[in-house]
Amino acid sequence: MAEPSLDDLETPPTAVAELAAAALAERTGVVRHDIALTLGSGWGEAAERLGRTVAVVPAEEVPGFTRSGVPGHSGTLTSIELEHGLHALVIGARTHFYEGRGVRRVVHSVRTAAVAGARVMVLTNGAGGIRPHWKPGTPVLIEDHINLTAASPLEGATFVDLTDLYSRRLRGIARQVDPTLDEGVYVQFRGPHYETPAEVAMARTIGGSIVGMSTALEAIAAREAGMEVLGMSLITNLAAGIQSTPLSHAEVLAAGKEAEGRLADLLARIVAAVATDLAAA
Ligand code: 8IG
Repeated sequence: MAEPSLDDLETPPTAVAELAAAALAERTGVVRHDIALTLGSGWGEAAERLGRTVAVVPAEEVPGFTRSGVPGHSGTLTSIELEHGLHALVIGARTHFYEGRGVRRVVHSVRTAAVAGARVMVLTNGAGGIRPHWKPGTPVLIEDHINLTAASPLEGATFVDLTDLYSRRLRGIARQVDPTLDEGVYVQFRGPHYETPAEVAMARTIGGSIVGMSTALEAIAAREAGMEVLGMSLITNLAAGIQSTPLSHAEVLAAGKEAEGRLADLLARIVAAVATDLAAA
């Protein structure tokens, strides 16, 4: 029998996730990862602050994964030992929907994390802010999303409830760590172009406050897999039309770099609090 592939639509994507989780267990020597984190633009430094790095695995050596084509993404999967004997899997290799490689590739890391044992999926990203008082460098908790990709990671007649998708319980833990954390509704556009000012106005009118190109599809897959989701955006720029100057990827990277140390510290403290909570459960 041929190796299961994400390109073979007759094979369920979880078959490839099982291969990937087995490869990770073998390469890291860690049989179960309890928490998984996807680190988006601006969040990369967080990995080393979470705990002791056990192993760093190049993404392309794990079934179904490929090197990230986006600057600011590390292209590795890192296993980290936390307190309480728990382990975190840090995913520095995100496939975006705009890469056009299919939604199975987009959510493969989430499905792999679930098979690897993760009960909590932390999804982070760099994004545009619609609220003018969110200056570049502001971290915001995602309280809900609006998926404007017209795609879903779910296959067939899989009806999954998305009430409380971004766990109120985990948001509460995050706000205990930092009571100043604001919350917003994340709107996923396909990208890779940024929005027009009219599209940002639409996003605001329909209830959005953050615009980005990731996370929503991943969160849906995490819910399907039974994980609890914590979502956080780093506002790296005000969305088009909210700020008067045009958007540039360089500006986005610069805001991310500037905020990175602070964010890494915040995320490490939140993960420690979540781990303590999981260990007690
Ligand atoms: I970083 O303004 C970052 N990612 N869609 N819009 C969208 N994605 C983004 C933005 C933005 N900034």
